[in-house]
Amino acid sequence: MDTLSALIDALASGAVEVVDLSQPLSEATPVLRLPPPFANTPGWKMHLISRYDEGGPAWYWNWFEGGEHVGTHFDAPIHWITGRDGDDVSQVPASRLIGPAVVIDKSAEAAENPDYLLTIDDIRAFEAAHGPLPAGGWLLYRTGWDARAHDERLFLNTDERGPHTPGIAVEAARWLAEESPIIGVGVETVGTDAGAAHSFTPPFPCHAFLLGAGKYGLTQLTNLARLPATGSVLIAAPLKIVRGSGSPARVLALGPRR
Ligand code: 23J
Ligand code: MN
Repeated sequence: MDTLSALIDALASGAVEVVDLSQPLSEATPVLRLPPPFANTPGWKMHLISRYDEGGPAWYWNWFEGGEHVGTHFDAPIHWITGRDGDDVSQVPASRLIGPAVVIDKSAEAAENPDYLLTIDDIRAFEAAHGPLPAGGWLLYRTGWDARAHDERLFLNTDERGPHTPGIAVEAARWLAEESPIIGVGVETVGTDAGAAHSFTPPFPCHAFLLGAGKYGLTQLTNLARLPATGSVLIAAPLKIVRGSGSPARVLALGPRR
């Protein structure tokens, strides 16, 4: 049997499950809050056009406004100054929107320390147990932060010193961008960088190194706990926004029945 027929059968039987890694997108979706003097993104907003009424007796539809970087979303290389000559979100090759994924689970560490940073040693330990990171694939970083996404205060976890959310250490971000075979990093938090990453050298290293290397980010993911450490397939579907720096995205994974 050919590969696609086998996949069709596996989907029909449930041997392969479709896992939705996307958070719901609504006016309640938490958004990044940068400190002054930086400009901030608006959140998501829906406006009614008509709903089975005089404006449209048989149809319901809305229009929306919102930032490119709201909710579960995709960061394109052009989002960061280091990737300014790279692809905008409409130019990212479709073949790079589907690929193998691995999940590194640091939810226990992040529960202990909300500023937890994934290290190169963590990645090496994962590789020793599960094999190398996948070429052309995604590193999905589980922190348990998806459980907070219904509440912006819990999700951003900000005190007088700034936001406290887990992320990736500077040297690990550099290694993932420059040495590893992955093409993107996906996280459960509001951005791919840690809450404290404005104070790192360089600031926002995940954005700076990954996007500068022509790689991608995915944020505000959920259901990573439903995926195995290795062997799932990620599908990221950002809108094809011409000149867009990113886009809200539906992110799915194909994984084994569990
Ligand atoms: C702009 C500046 C800093 C950050 C971000 C955007 C994001 O997290 C984003 O959504 O790309 S940290
Ligand atoms: Mn973003």
